[in-house]
Amino acid sequence: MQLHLNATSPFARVARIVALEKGVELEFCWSDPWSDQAELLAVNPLARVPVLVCDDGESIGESLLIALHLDSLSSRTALLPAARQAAVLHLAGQGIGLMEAAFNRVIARKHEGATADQSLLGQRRLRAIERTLAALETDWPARAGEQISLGDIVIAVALDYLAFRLPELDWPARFPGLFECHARLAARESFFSTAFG
Ligand SMILES: N[C@@H](CCC(=O)N[C@@H](CS)C(=O)NCC(=O)O)C(=O)O
Repeated sequence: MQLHLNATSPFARVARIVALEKGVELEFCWSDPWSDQAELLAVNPLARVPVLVCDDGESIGESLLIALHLDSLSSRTALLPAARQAAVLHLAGQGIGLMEAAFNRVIARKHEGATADQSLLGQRRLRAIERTLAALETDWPARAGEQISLGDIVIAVALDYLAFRLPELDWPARFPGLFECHARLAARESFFSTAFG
């Protein structure tokens, strides 16, 4: 199976971490989605990474859908355990939304300059990030289980992305509950070996 990705995509990192946690081997196809490379367009006309290309040729876009497929491929610890499905999906949904709000802010800055932060959308994204961090400060510790889950992975990657691209938000100093949950995951090989930067 092949994964189309780039090194700074938080969405692609989710797929990589899930594959490592599940022991699924992937061949990487490094790609810059913004340059509309033919290889990427052939598997995803949306020109976005990540994309998983399965051995039978089916291509799957969207990090959470890729994660669910990878989770189903090996019997190692289920990342979406049936007994905690709603709680894990809640966390995964909040984490992916946090990632998208952060990514939109970063990409608006890149293409429109620093004034993008002050625009209506820039301010709206920032409020969404702040509210979600505050909600997760209690939601995540309350829903975290003994075993790592898809929700844990998505939130931890979103937080890493915030620290990487929006360090001025300084979530580690402001949210001790998030800091503690994140620290438990950051030490895992799957996180360590896929770190941004
Ligand atoms: N919802 C998608 C988001 C994927 C996404 O936005 N990927 C970015 C890279 S971090 C991308 O390829 N952007 C190119 C574009 O939006 O044209 C997912 O979860 O996979």
